[in-house]
Amino acid sequence: GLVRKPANFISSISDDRGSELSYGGMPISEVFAGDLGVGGVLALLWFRRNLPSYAAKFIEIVLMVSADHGPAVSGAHNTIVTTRAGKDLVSSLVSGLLTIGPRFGGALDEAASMFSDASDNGTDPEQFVKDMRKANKLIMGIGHRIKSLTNPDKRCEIIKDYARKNFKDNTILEFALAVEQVTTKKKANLILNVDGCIAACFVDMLRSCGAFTMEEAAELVQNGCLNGLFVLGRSIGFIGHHLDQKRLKQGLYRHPWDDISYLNEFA
Ligand code: Q5B
Repeated sequence: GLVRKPANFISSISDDRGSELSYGGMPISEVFAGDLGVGGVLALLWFRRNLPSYAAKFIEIVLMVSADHGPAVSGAHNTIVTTRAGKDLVSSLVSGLLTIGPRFGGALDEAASMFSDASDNGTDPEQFVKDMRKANKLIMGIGHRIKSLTNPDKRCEIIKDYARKNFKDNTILEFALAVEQVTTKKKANLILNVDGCIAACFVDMLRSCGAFTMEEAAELVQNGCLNGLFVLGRSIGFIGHHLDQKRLKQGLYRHPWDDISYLNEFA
């Protein structure tokens, strides 16, 4: 009889072999008939689920609020400098993306696990802050260079409002906000930042939307989907900065000497 050759490759998110492309098992025509939008497509390809429309809309809100935060942030700066050195779109985009990490834009996964572990263990928020300080660890998702209690981040307000109005449960968000109450007593800029706010609300959405078990929700976070949201969203802005610099015909960037402290004395 026929012997089936073992496959070298397995894949479970999309299929282009039949008459119609499918995403997460759903034919592309149904994706459009059901008006799933970018959020729904992301959910099919990243989570292999057709999420309720409020959850798909939340994904789109996350992409919209993380799309850009001006030319001064690390990633946009790198993209602009790279573009001005004459590089192409992909190189400029990648140069910006490579700055995304634990301090800039890449704190979501760890924020999600810190807040959910502590909340699930019934840790008191004040104790959580003390434990983190004792362990000499920064709380991921807390703190911002320019946003503070006196200069609140509208993006966080938009996310919190949507989560409170639409999700069945907001336990992790409320825990993160209780942590913010403690940290902002120390310093006004130790707010629940955009990374932390998205992370906490996303865990609440994954856990309460009915599409995932608690274990599945935890595995998605462990696999890095939350930082993926920031990477995807901010790529919109980085590409925008690249095109903007080209449009403005900006030449090679050289940092001014008077903005560098040269510490060149012999020891
Ligand atoms: N302290 C964000 O720091 C920043 C603390 C803390 C406990 C904390 C810092 C941090 C965690 C990582 C995180 C995402 C680097 C940020 C983003 C996207 C963005 C960016 C944009 C966009 C800011 C001064 C004092 C020290 C520290 C204490 C600071 N953070 N304690 N837990 N998390 N956060 N990243 O202002 O006693 O004086 O020694 O790493 O969530 O990236 O717009 O710019 O959309 O593009 O430089 O919004 O908070 O302050 O590091 O000098 O610390 O505060 O221990 O205490 P700063 P530092 P002390 S959102």
